[in-house]
Amino acid sequence: MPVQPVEKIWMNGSLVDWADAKIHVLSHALHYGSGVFEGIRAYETPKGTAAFRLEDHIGRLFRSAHLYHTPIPYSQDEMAAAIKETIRANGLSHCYIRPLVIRGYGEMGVNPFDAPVEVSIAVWPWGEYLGEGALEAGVRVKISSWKRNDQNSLPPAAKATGQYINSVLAKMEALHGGYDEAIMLNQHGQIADGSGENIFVVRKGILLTPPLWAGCLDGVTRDSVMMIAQDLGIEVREDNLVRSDLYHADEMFFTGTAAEVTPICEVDDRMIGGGHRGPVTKEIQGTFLSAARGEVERYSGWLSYV
Ligand code: PPE
Repeated sequence: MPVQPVEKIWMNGSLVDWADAKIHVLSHALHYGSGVFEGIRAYETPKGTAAFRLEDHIGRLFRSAHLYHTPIPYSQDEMAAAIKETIRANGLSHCYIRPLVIRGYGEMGVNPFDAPVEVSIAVWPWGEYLGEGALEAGVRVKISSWKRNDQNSLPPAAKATGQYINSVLAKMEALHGGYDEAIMLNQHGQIADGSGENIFVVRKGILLTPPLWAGCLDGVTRDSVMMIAQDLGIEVREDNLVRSDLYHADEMFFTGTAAEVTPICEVDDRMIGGGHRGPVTKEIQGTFLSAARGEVERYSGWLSYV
């Protein structure tokens, strides 16, 4: 999806013009994938622009950095303030937010320890991640022949840039096959997640999602949806799923910051439920989007006003 340029990007402590937010070609992260990042959305609410679960996303950024021995030279509060400052500087009422922490330029070779840590925050308006109309019409997905990164190779619990080359393989395969998105299995053949989304199945009124140890990212949207479902009186279970659990699902959907709650209408050329957004998906999706837009008092604690 093309990025729509805005005015400013925050780089290492100050706002620079969009076109000047550059790094050297010998930056360590470009060669070895030694970066960690986040994806956050800010929504327009009746009380102004608010970032959704900002502290939780920043917390995960710091956990990812910890796993990769990457010292972030700012506190979590300073990162939150910088994110808000960047949104304000660009005058955006709603946007996608991409904080990025990389090992920068100065040293070559796999050893990252002496490469400087560089931090940036970019924001831009981003529409429906899996295509215009996907939130209503749903998407067609394919189970990938590529397995999700293993826990002992590239731990899926971290959101590191280099790990995403695994998702890139799966995404390309799905697109080449004429599908919208890929679902990845772990090394044991259990469902992990999408190339950039967590996955949920509705079967006989129960909401099922793979546990974190299946190899999915600890999604903030996943957590929000589990809470919303419980509040709606829907039973939620974290359990391992195999591919036939998907083929026999009554409803299915992806969750993610970018994807929000996107219905899945087809898996491996098998129609799911009626082939359109099911009633449970619709209710959860509606509540999630209302919460993010500041319309549900119960979830007001999820919003950080900019
Ligand atoms: N699994 C993966 C592999 C993943 O990348 C994401 C987020 C999720 C699950 C959902 O996590 P959360 O956003 O906390 O609910 N993917 C981000 C990056 C997408 C991209 O193309 O870049 C996102 O949605 O921001």
